[in-house]
Amino acid sequence: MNRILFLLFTFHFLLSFEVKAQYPPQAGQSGSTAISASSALFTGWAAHCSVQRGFLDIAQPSLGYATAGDSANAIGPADGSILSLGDSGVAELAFSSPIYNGPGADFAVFENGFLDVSDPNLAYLELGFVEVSSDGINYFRFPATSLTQDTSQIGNANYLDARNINNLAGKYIGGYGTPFDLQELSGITGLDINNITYVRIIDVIGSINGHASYDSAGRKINDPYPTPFPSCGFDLDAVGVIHQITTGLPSVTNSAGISIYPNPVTDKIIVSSNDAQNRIAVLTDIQGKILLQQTLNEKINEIPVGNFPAGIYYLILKDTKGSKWVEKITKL
Ligand SMILES: [Ca+2]
Ligand SMILES: [Ca+2]
Ligand SMILES: [Ca+2]
Repeated sequence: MNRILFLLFTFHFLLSFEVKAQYPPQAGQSGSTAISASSALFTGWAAHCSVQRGFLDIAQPSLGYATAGDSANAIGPADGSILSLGDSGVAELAFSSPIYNGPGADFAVFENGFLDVSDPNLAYLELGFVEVSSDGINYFRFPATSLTQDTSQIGNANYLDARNINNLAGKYIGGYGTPFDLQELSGITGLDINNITYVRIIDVIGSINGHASYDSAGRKINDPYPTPFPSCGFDLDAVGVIHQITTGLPSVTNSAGISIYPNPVTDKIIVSSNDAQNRIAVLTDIQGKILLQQTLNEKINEIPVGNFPAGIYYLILKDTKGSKWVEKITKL
């Protein structure tokens, strides 16, 4: 092959590759990666959810926020009951023990999309970004892709093709989880993919004219917009866990062997260390308001939290040398 022909051939190949770059199809189609809610792969489900609702329509804040469902609808097995996030709303999920990176998918997110009756490759889908954290402070996003066109706004009468969507929750219809593989986030400083304690879902707004949400390559993600009704935006049904550490690992380890557990907690937080050194424990709410302060000087110390409402708290430990640990605690 002469050089010009070779270049032409290569160019043609690149072009056709770009057009054909596609991802697994909708649930029920050959090659789909959707996981049924009843799959034996699931060993656990989200145990706690806190939510920051988004607007009914981010372009018209005066309309107020999404209201359908509540946090309880996002915990436990996928059952079709949902928590609506609204435009750019955020749900933060915690688990009875951490998620680790096993072979293949490690967890899956369930939304309540539904098929187009005339084409099983198309469905009404509302999408969400997925982020994970191993310290409750720093979150890292799965690199999302949307190859859906971005010239004509997808509205409430329009359907999406799952083959154009990757690493976005809501890719699959209700009853089928969209899988996420922690291996894709390996090598990131500040993230331990074998000790994931929080998963965040962030609604994709879907507008292509202002207030756009972008995929990892900077493309506008086109999904139903506007959706100014109570169940607007991403509708979170459940997060199912495939690879969960069942023994419960201490969430903080260090030279003093400090462990803070369990997390999430219902009754009391245990702080253990191998040196029984004097430390101060301070519990604050998510805004930093101090709720409780206690001196720790045993190898095993108990901090009673049974009377506090369910939610997210911070436990700060300070030693006499000025070292400080901060642990995000979920109270159930
Ligand atoms: Ca994995
Ligand atoms: Ca949307
Ligand atoms: Ca549910």
